[in-house]
Amino acid sequence: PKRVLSGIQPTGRPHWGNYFGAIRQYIDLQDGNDGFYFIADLHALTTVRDAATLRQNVVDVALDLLALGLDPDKATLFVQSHVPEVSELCWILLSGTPMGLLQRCVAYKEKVDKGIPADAGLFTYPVLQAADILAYDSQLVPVGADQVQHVEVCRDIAGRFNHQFGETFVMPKANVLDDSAKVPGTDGEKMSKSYDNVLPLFGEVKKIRKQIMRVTTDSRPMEEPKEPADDHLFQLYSLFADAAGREEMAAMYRRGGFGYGEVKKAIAEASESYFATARERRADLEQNLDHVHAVLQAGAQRARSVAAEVLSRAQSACGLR
Ligand code: AQP
Repeated sequence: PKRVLSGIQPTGRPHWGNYFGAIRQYIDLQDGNDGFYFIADLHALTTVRDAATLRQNVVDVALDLLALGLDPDKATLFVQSHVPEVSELCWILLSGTPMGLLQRCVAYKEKVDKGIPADAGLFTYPVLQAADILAYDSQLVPVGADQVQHVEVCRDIAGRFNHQFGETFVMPKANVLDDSAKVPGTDGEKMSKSYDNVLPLFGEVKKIRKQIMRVTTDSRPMEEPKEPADDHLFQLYSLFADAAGREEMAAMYRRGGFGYGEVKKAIAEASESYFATARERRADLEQNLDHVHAVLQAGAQRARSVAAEVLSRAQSACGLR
């Protein structure tokens, strides 16, 4: 069994990209491994600047994860800020992280390019993420493609520390799924909460249907055969279809003579049935918030016991003890 760790930001409600890129892996990997999954509220502080919203988002993400099948009897689910050891470790790691390493991070550069105001928290985000990963001696980090560079940064930071102070941290590895590493959003770009192009996992079915119907398409005539592989509607459909369903849809694309409306309708139907069980489970869990809070509390206790040991190892190594 491996120590698996990953986090999700409570910057809004998780979307299809979060699920197919990351959350689905959390659930698959919880069997036979030691999974640590956390709600990254400290990271969310760089975007959510309202206390009530942040608090509500944390509960919502916990509900979503449990509804989707994260099992607290198999994996440890907790809130990032409930483990203060991570913030302390973050400072140790910040000292010794070259500015250039962070300046090269694409996620940061992309946000700045899109005009999203950056603060020091956003700039140093990969270092806090490194502290998250290293604090639990994590071996495997299931993520979407956009986070691979950050795991590389973490390995770089861990390597430097180990080199300077002696073997302290375990070297983690990113785990990315080939077929859903970068799920497209309603505009064909990477689905992302901050780009306002997401399709949500839960919420009003009618509203989600409308959002699916509004996904952008190219303007080629309906009769023209199309190559499915580079069409984002096809990619979205593929998330929900089995191999035979995918092949059938691909054949339709190559034949031509269909409307994108048909594909959108197929996506809506497939996604509704795909998430139907989770939707019911979520409604039940909403009635039992005490249980959700108890899960998070137990998770934090377990997470802290691991992080405290790793922090103390790092403190001793660099002379803080
Ligand atoms: N479009 C995507 N395709 C595949 N995986 C994705 N992930 C995010 N978007 C896609 C993966 O989801 C996990 C949790 O993401 P996060 O919320 O912690 O941060 P993020 O990557 O920054 O997600 P967003 O939606 O893009 O949020 P904002 O806009 O706030 O930055 C990660 O493993 C991520 O790879």
